[in-house]
Amino acid sequence: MGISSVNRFCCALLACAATSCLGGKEEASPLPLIPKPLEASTGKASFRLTPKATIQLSDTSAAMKQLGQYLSQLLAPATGLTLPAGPITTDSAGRILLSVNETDTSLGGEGYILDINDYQVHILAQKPAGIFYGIQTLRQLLPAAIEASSVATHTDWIVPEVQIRDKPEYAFRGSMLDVARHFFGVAEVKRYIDLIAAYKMNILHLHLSDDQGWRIEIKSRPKLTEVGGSTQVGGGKGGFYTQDEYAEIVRHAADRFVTIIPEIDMPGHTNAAIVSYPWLNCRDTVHTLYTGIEVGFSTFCAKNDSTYAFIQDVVRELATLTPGPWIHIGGDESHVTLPADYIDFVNRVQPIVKQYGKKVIGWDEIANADLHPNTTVQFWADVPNTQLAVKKGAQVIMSPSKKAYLDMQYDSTTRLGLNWAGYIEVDDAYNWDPATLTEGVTRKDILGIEAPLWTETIQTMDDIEYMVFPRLPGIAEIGWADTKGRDWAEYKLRLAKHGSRFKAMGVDYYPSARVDWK
Ligand code: NGO
Repeated sequence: MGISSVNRFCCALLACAATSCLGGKEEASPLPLIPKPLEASTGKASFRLTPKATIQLSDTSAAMKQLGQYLSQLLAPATGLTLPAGPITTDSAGRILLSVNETDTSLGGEGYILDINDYQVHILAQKPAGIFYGIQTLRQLLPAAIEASSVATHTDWIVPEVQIRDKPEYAFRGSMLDVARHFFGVAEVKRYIDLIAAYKMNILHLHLSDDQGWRIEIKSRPKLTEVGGSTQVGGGKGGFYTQDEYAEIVRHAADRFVTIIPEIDMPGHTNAAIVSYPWLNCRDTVHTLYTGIEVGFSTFCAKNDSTYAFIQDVVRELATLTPGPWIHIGGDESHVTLPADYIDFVNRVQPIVKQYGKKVIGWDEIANADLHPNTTVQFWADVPNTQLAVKKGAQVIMSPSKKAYLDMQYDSTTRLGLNWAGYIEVDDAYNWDPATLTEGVTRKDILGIEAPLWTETIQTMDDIEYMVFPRLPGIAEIGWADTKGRDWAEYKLRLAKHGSRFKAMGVDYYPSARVDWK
């Protein structure tokens, strides 16, 4: 099917979805896929997954073997089947074929083709990442019970005949988890990675330090975790990742094509570090651990060389734990740093990050410094800062607090969260376009999008899930799908069908009244 006929198909589908055009036949409904694929067509046949199925790999590179295993493990709990994954054999009926073709660059490094008929499932991509995303799409075409953690009874594992060509709009599609205000352990972070990757996000930004806690072991500065990691908001015991644990998180993420971005927030938001090493502040007086939720009261001393020697140590150790290209230096709300000191500070930290082979990301305030060519600015609140960043040639990550902050309450009745940026219902989180939201910030300036979850009020995995779902799938779609094909009235029909998936995954989601959950 050519692109134009696919487009016609998509439009027909849209029109049907809006008007439920019965025409004597079955009611048409959109494929329940989030994010929406670029091109999709369906046929009348279907594929049935049987105990005889195999997963066949076009090559047995480590990356492909790992994808084969990943898919087998994904399907095992609910189906009770352990599908073997190995090289291509002549026994091809009923197989799931995963193949990479390095020479086909048309869908880019993350794109894929998913071709399902009554004979086989075929996922084809230029790179393993594309296969991973094809698997996520296949997963959403299976019955919701596929997400169950134990064998589901009475389920026929059938998927419809489809042909999908798909690739992302933005290269950077992320979420941020604040593990500083409340600490979340390795298992919880791994689950979070699994959940965002299911919606084709490829970045997890970990907010590893703040006034209330320091969460990553730095061997050359042990008090950071001994002292700075010992509490959290509300006075709980806090916690931190050893470097081995952190490496385990990074590996888990890499297996799901997620890059971890570590953030050390500075020069403000640094009370936990300052209590650990009081000379980090210009006034070497007694500082105490902080368990409240005010912001903007702490600062590193921007004038002292010892501050930068400390940052050298932290960045050096962090860089060795970070296969991804970025280190986030925070830079937000440094209300007690003199403006000139703030600019000096950001100017001195950028080369340190570069020295260890990494690129800087900082919150939008850093636009006031002299930005290095590779520095990326994360818009969260201040439009002039972001416009300034663009004028200085920086790329921007869009995290508008009024749309993408997952810690904002849905409405005045939400038991968790904050509301300083407003209430964000599920349609508000979906109804925005990064490329037109902010004057002077256009598509070419934007690296991608990120939805942060700050955790002043978030204490458990259930709390995380309640604030993140169902908003995150919509933001994931903003990052992945073609803007022209996005429409809330149509999206909410697809989202409605994910309610049963969330349930099967054990995700404690907010059942917004704006969606007619199935
Ligand atoms: C702000 C602040 C954070 C808060 C968050 C709460 C940024 C970039 N700095 O966002 O410290 O936790 O709001 O919504």
